[in-house]
Amino acid sequence: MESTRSKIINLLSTKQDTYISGQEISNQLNISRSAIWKHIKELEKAGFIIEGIRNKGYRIVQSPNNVSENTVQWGLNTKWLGKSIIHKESTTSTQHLAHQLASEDKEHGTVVIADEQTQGKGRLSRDWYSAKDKGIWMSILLRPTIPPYLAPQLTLLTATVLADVLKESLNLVPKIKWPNDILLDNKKVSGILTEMQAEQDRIDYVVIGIGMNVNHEQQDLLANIQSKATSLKLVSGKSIDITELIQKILEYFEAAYEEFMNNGFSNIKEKWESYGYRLGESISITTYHDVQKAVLVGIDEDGALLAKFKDDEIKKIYSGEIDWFGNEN
Ligand code: BTX
Repeated sequence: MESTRSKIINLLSTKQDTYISGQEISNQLNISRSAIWKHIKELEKAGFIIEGIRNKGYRIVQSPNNVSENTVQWGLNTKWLGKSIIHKESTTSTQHLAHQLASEDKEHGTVVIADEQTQGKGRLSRDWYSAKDKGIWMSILLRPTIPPYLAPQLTLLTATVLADVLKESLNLVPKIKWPNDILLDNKKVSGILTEMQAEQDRIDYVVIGIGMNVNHEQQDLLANIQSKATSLKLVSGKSIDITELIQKILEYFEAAYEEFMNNGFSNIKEKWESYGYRLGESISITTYHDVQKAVLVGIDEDGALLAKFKDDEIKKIYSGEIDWFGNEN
């Protein structure tokens, strides 16, 4: 259920340049004028600057620029995702915390967010650099009723969600490099790490980690990734409100997840391929066993990469890295 504070923010956000009278808020939300006043005071404590003028009403002058449980939740238009949010100024990894919460039976849709991670992790025990206050470092706890072998589809779903948000909310031109990199201008702006606890035929829970470089300047990216990483600010030239971006991601995620659970993977596959990086091009595929040359065809219904090898045989690749000859990616 949406909280009263969320509803007040939503109402005030619909008309940012005009005032909404206390009476109108009172009528719409069915609460007293003094209750509204108390909520407004709480919002101000959380960093909102709200102008209140006698006989005119209220208007939001500025939303808080810090991320917190409250600022993400107020104004968040979701039904179940992010109803429970745990925010930390600093933590080792939001993945660690989400696993711990999962083992304590925390509910489906719980979200963990940190301003900074000291041991952020990527796939295969790689590091994920998570500079303080610069990006989105977030894990989503899910308890999906799908068989474990379909879990990789959730990574691909998440990639399409992030690409949609960047395209539709920020007018950027994202690409998805299989399986989990979001690229802007050929550089990595975001990565996804999906981890799962499962029995043979049943998922106990999945934690989807999302890392996104948002307001980094060039010097905020560590030297060893500067040539292959970027941030939304570096690409768009603008600072971006991290709280609003988190809200958008959660709203898009919930809608995509519901569509996936109701209708399966085929729409996501189509969307993923519309963002697919270098589809149709010759790539090298590094797996545990070897490195082979192939043409990138797309993804299969089960989320595997489809690649065409020199004998024209199309094979499915479930894990590995793809690269381009003569390119360091
Ligand atoms: P990945 O294994 O595909 O990418 C890791 C590689 O990406 C590193 O080896 C490095 O080369 C490069 N890299 C590291 N940090 C960054 C960065 N900030 N921007 C661009 N490139 C970088 C991708 O793994 C999965 C990342 C998931 C991160 C989230 S953050 C929230 C959650 N908590 C956590 O510890 N991990 C996830």
